[in-house]
Formats: sequence, structure tokens, C-alpha cells
Amino acid sequence: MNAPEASLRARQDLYAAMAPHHLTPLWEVLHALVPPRPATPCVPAHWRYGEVRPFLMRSGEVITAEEAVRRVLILENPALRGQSAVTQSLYAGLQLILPGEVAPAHRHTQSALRFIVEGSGAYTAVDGERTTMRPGDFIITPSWTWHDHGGSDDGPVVWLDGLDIPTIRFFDAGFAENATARSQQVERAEGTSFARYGHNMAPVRHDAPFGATSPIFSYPYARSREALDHLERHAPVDPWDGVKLRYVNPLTGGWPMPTMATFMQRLPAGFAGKPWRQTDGAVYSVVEGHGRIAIDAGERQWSFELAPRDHVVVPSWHTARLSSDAGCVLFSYSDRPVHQALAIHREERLS
Ligand code: 1HN
Repeated sequence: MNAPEASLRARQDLYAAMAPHHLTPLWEVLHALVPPRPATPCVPAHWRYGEVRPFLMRSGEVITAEEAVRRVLILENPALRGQSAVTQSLYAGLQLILPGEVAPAHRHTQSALRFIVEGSGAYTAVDGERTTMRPGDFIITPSWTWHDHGGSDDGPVVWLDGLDIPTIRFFDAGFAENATARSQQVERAEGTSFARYGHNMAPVRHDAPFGATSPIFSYPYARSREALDHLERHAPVDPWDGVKLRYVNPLTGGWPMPTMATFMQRLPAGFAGKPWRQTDGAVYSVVEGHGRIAIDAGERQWSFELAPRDHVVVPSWHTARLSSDAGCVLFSYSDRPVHQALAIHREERLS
């Protein structure tokens, strides 16, 4: 600002005088309020499973699932420590349940997704229906549904929890309640929701039991993998994404959850993807195989070597590129449905 000394002093006097009245001059902050492009405080980060797993297992020695309510290590964005956030809008954590344990029933307005990372045979129950967890399954806990989890006889089970916690906090719209019983009464046979809604069919007089959220609790990995395999062999591979599909709510064709989009993709062997950027920051979970993600924020670059069960966050408007020598499978989630609802979603595919 090129103003003479006297008028600068007059301005400072004015600001000081108005401050006790909770007033701030817009012209001092305008440029930061409407940046020319997203200026996220978030940074890319990589959690190697080989480094995280020992801490998870040690957690299993020092606290029970019941005591902890949820025994989870939060994946915190290094630039947002203390905020329980992996991006400004999303939460990510890795949850451990051991044989014989119960994570007690409760419900909250925050929506949750589970992506099974290690182990089999634990269950999660949603509004009276249980689903058995297997690696690579994508499981939904809709907003305000009762849910509890139970351990597997076969050993530890670990899954990625993705929640819209920072989004709900932003809107000051969070409610929660504990159930009186530790675990829910089973009211429907396992597989009922998948039989009703998971076979490209729907009940004739169907309702949407969870409103804007998919009526399918679990999208089994075997089905997702089969689709990706077929497409890799028999259809063109996308130069940016490899073979990538989005999960859908079968009643609407839209996203399975109102606040979070979920995807699974296969990078074929020898894939060297082109770079892209998008406004929705995303969290990746490596399902199988090895690969690499290179991220470019102009002044800074990152390159992460991906191994099975690793997790990565790519913040908003960071340019990213995926590649794999021997092939790999990635699950990811982002807040894209919110961007689209607000008509602010942007994506650029670069060359
Ligand atoms: C929650 O209810 C679960 O149900 C996991 O497994 C993580 C993080 C914050 C708040 C509630 C669960 C959570 C959570």
C-alpha cells in the first residue's frame, strides 16, 4: 500500500478504535479471503503400514475396544495436528478390533465409511443387520444409524474409518447418543440389504431406508475387483486414472453417501499416469500391489512409494500422478459430493 505515513497512522488508529466493537476492515484481508486458487493449509502425507501397524498393535495391549469406545489411531494431516482432520473437511483413522472385543453401540450425525485393511471375520452392525468384514470391502454407516462392531475369532482386524467429522463440525450440526445395550439385537439376516439392493434390482415398492445414503451396507471387494479386472482386460484404460470406478447408491445412481465419494481403481502393470488436480482432497488406501504417487504443489514436490495397506492424503488442488510397475489397486474417498452440491467442484486433467 502506497500511502503517506500520516494516513497509515490514521488507519491504524481507526482499526485499534474499532477492534473492541468486533469490527475489522475488509480491505486488509480481502486478498486472503478470495485467493486466486485454493490455498489449503493441508500438506500431502503418507502413512506406511509397516510403521503404523506396530503402534496399532501396541494400542491393543494398553486399552480395550470397550474402554476406548473406538480404538483408533487418527491419521492427522501434518499441517492440522490436534484437529483430528486429514483434510479440512475429512477425518481418517485406522481402527483395531481384537478377538472377543466389542466396540459398543452408538449413533451420531457424522457419516462413516469403513474400508477393511487387514484381517477377516469381524462384524459391524448397522440398524440391526450385521455385515462380516473382509479385506477390500467398503462398508457404510449412514448418519444417525445405530452401529457397533465385534471382533473376529481369527485374529486382529483393522479398517480405515473415513468420516465427515470436520464438515459436520464446520456446520455445528453434530449430535450423538450411546445405546443402552452394548451391542444391537440382530433383526435381519446378514446379506438382506445386499440381496435387496446389490444385484441391479430393487424392491418393487422400495423406499430409501437411509434417505440420501445407500441402502447397501457393504460393497464386497470380490465384486469390485471382478469389475476392474474385466475392464482392464477388455476396455480402454484411462490415461489419468487407469481403470477407475465410483461406488454408487443403487437407488439414485449418485454417490453412496451425501458427504463422501468413494472410488476403486486398478493401475495396470507398467501404468504411468498423466497428472491431474481437483478441488476435492482425497485419501487413498492401497489394497494390493505397489505403485507410486507423485504430488506437485509448485514450490514443493513429494513422491511416495506405495505398498499394500499404506495410506496417502492428496490435498485440494495439488497436482498428482499415479504409476505402477507391477500393477496395483487403490481405494479412495473424498468430499466431492459436497463440492458438487455447492456447484464448486473443479478438476483439471493435465498432460
Ligand atoms: C466412530 O463412531 C467410529 O463407529 C469410528 O467405528 C471413528 C471417530 C470419531 C467419532 C466417531 C466407529 C470415529 C467415530
